[in-house]
Amino acid sequence: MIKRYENNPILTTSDIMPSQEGFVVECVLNPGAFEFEDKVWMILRIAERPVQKDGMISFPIYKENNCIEIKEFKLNDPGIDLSDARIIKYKGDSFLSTISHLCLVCSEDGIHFYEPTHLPTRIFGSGELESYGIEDCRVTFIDGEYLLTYTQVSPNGVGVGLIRTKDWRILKREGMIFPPHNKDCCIFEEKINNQYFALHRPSGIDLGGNYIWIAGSPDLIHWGGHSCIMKTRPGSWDSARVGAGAAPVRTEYGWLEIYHGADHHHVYHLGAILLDKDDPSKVIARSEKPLLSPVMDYEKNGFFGNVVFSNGQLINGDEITLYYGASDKVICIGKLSIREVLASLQSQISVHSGTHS
Ligand code: MAN
Repeated sequence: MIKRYENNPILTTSDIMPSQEGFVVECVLNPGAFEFEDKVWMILRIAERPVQKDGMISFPIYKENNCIEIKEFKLNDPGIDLSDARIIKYKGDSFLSTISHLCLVCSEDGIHFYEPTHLPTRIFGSGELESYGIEDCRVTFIDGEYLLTYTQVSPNGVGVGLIRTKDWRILKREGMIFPPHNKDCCIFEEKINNQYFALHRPSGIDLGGNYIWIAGSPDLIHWGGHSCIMKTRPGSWDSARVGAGAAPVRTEYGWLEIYHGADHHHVYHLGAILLDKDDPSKVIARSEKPLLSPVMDYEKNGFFGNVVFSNGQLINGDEITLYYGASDKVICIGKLSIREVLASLQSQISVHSGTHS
């Protein structure tokens, strides 16, 4: 149901300059998307690490004053576990194999993107809640302001940070709005019943799981009224984790949200849910089958293979242009029709509204 752009991927690691000498860009992934100055923009996640030396593995972390420390281990050290490309486990401690920052790129046609020179383009983690970097930024435009919700990573855990900006020159860092463990947060682009709403994804440890929750706020800073709206489905493509993508789209049937779901083999797919127009904590319908699954070589093989993941989209009438990360390595475009997605959910929508089609 999602049509891939024929020249995917549209951005790869060689298109982006490392943020400093001695670093290599390993992944360009999971972009947020928005419009500004009559252009299309993406805010990319850039994952970097130092040029690797033979027999060693090294990775950076931010220290106080945002200085960078390079840690390194011998590859043949028996204490090291590198079974997941994203994580380095060493004698009970966990580190990320790369550190991520955010990078702005813009485009006249929504396909060819470049890093502009007329404003600052790089946003780095800052302070003790972001010492392992910042990731996977969603951008919401509301009340003349852009809201950036992104993943903050540090030894304290993984949480959600908020940055506000009107002009992409002055950024106001509001700090952590959802504490660990939490990620995949998007804020709705309209208030409902005079409240802001956000989807977010805490992770239960002993009880619960990786489920989508909703919260409300009067001021974007204080969030409450939490409820768990969507769980994983045993035996399905979204059996292990689910998480929201970009801000939901308002349609005549309710709020349409493209979300990611992963199974126990860490294969990531995209699907859709429809939330009630007036009470978005009610899920009206949910894709039985994925809308997009990793099939192409660039989706199956990369830094962490078999992943399609989206947190950025633009709407033009009936069409959603989805910007998505493939195999945690490159960025692609897919297009989908809102009408077609709603039609695929139609039987569940009819049941909810009590009508029979
Ligand atoms: C998981 C993956 C990684 C990410 C970390 C921290 O391990 O999603 O890509 O870097 O969490 O968010």
